[in-house]
Amino acid sequence: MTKEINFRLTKVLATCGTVSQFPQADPARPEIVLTGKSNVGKSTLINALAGSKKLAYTSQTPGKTRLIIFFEVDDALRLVDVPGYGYAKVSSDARDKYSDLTNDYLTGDRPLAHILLLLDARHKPGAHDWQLMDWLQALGHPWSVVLTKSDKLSRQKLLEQKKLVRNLIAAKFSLDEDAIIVTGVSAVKGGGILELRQFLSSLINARAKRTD
Ligand SMILES: Nc1nc2c(ncn2[C@@H]2O[C@H](COP(=O)(O)OP(=O)(O)OP(=O)(O)O)[C@@H](O)[C@H]2O)c(=O)[nH]1
Ligand SMILES: [Mg+2]
Repeated sequence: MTKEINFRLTKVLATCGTVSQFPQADPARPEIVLTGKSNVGKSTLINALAGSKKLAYTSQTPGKTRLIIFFEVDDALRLVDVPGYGYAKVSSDARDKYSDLTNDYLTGDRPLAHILLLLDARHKPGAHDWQLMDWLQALGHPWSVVLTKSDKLSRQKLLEQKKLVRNLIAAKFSLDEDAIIVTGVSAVKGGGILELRQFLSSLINARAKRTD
């Protein structure tokens, strides 16, 4: 049966600085990761999905979220906010304990349903974004792109940017363009938030059907 997921029922489950603080993995609560460059809008997007202004801590100063924060949504899924820089396995110079933590999370035995890679709608993917995409491809995790801060662009420009990002990723990984999902959101104006909730709900429901 398809379950309607109520994103307003989102609460903080755990704030983790070490692997031992991760909540016990629960296959009935698949995990959706939000990652991307610092300041791209991960925490703001979690708040927008949840319809709450103060669930996830947001900041004007990049790099504020240095912990992995698990949010539980309607007893149905978990949103996981991971620090978005210094991807340990791919950039040896950028190693720090936070990226090690992200690495431990992504390579650990978690019920990982999907990764949302957030990119600023105004910019092309940067070196770190490509490193992360390489890494996700290597790990074999399903992922897609969310263009954030879409309110900073016209509708037309947003469409063009979606197409550009899809083209770039398809070319880099020799993928079919149709296989690359790129959505746009504005946490400020609310654009794309309903669609993203629906996308995540359908992922979770499809997963539940497979494991029935
Ligand atoms: N205009 C606009 N600004 C946004 C949007 N989303 C986030 N921002 C702003 O971008 C800044 C960074 O947002 P955060 O949500 O803290 O970013 P983050 O990715 O969690 O950052 P770190 O935790 O530091 O990695 C804040 O000033 C937000 O208000 C959006 O959709 N539109
Ligand atoms: Mg944050």
